[in-house]
Amino acid sequence: PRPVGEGVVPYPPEVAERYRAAGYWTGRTLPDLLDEAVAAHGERTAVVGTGPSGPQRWTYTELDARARGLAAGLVEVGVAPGDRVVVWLPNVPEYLEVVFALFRLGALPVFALPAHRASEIRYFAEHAEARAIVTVGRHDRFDHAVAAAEVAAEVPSVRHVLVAAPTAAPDLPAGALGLSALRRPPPGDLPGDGADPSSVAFLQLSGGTTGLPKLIPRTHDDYLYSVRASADICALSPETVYLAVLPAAHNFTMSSPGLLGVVHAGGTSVLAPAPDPDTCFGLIESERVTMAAVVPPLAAAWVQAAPRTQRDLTSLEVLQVGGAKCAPELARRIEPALGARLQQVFGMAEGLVNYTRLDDPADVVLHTQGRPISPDDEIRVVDPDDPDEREVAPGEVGALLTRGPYTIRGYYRAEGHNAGAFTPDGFYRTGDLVRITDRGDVVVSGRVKEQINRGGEKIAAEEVENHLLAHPDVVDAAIVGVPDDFLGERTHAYVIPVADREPPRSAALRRFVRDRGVAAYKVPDTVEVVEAFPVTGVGKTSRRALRAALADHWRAGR
Ligand code: J2J
Repeated sequence: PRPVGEGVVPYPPEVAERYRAAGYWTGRTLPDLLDEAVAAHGERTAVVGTGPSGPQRWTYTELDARARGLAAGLVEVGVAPGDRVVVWLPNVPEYLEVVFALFRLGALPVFALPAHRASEIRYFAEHAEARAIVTVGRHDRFDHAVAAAEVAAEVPSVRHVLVAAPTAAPDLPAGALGLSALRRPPPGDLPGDGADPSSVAFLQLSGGTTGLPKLIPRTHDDYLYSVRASADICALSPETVYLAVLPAAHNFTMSSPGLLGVVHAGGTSVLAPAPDPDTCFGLIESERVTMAAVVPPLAAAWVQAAPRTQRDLTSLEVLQVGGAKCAPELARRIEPALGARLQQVFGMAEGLVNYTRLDDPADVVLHTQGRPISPDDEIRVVDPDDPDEREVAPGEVGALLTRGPYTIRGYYRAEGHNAGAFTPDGFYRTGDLVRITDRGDVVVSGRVKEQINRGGEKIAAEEVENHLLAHPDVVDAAIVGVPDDFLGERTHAYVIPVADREPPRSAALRRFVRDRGVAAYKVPDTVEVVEAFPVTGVGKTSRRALRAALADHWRAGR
């Protein structure tokens, strides 16, 4: 495998120097983050959760010993500094053990979501030339280890499938190794000690706007700045008990301020095995959770369930809502129902994160998505139809471009795509439509990117269309986002079948996409088989125009 540095667009040296001089980049690394927590809060509880071997509760000292021990075992089987390792784990405590083990030895996690399936995992493994995949066995009625073993058989760089499995009875596919077989006594030194803080620490996942998802290279320096600053903005302390509800590997759960923010503060992370109100309310009561982060549909489900719960939710101080637009009607119901303050979070794995502040007036918290973390987050709101990308008048809606001390300058190994996703002077084209209020808060009002935001889960229209096009009876397909009361938006597919043949049924097409091994949230919610796209004259030159016209057509039909 080629070294990771190849395929990464670095920050220009003079910009990096400025971020260091400003104190944003402190020259520390992710392993240092854990060292600092162990030194200051060693005996405090770091992580609580239930993994394949049952309930776990580890102090910072214990988490560190586990991560070091596992790192030593990984070194023995040949995982080396610079290697990429796909981390495909649900919200189990072993997630933190694995991630810090990889950081310790200087290997780079490639973060996958538990909902991903073989087609996505194969792509991440291939694109990153991963050395190993770390996963679980059966979870959510799906055997991840078996799927990982299939991917390993197909992708030459992948030498190991490592499985967080019950210690007593690991039921593993041929060739896979249980993590417990790799746990060693913690060694003194590890190869990742003293890593370059400006180097890439891991590859984060992007929502994607094209046929293939993109990988996001984040450095120790830039990510730790966003984590520390987020922990300050959210007033984390050793008393914080953070409930990780969304997938642990998602950027929101990881860093806004998330699991890593909690490590920085010396607080406790509780990993929720499922996001439903029953599970989470039970954990809020039993662990005295002070803070949780959810997407809007989950916030709505919690608000609905709260009046009937027998659980004591009084410990909950802050509920963060982000990943998709939180409607003001929902925002207003959160504090009365849950007794927790709302914090809106508008972030992206590419970098920029905005928060409403804990002392913002109610109006700002209810109606805006907050303001950036950093005084050096540069924001440009430009006319999306202007080829010169001139800025719109203050307060007007436009496309959001951003650049700053924790926003990437390019996707990983994506030269062609980067030319469109970034401006020549290094601004990331977020694809979001926003306006900035007089106070400087961001209000998200739509998007220009070819992506559907299904209750916080991002779907690239083109990716799903490509799966449909693989069907032998399909000649064309277009995916559009349509309004949904619960999710905000869901997906609708228009499909043109091959002529003179029995047209495929919508259920069969949905099953076909699912059986190609993609995350369930990408399977079109509804499929309409049509003879021709029911809009004429558009789409000859632009898929974007076609999708927009089809979305209008769908709305007109309701
Ligand atoms: C409207 N759209 C939003 C919001 C994200 C913190 C929080 C969220 C993410 C995330 C994240 C939104 N209102 N409050 O990484 O650290 C949409 C935008 C954005 C895209 C990014 C974090 N919050 N969005 O959601 O990489 O369209 O990150 O560009 O998954 O989600 O998606 P993602």
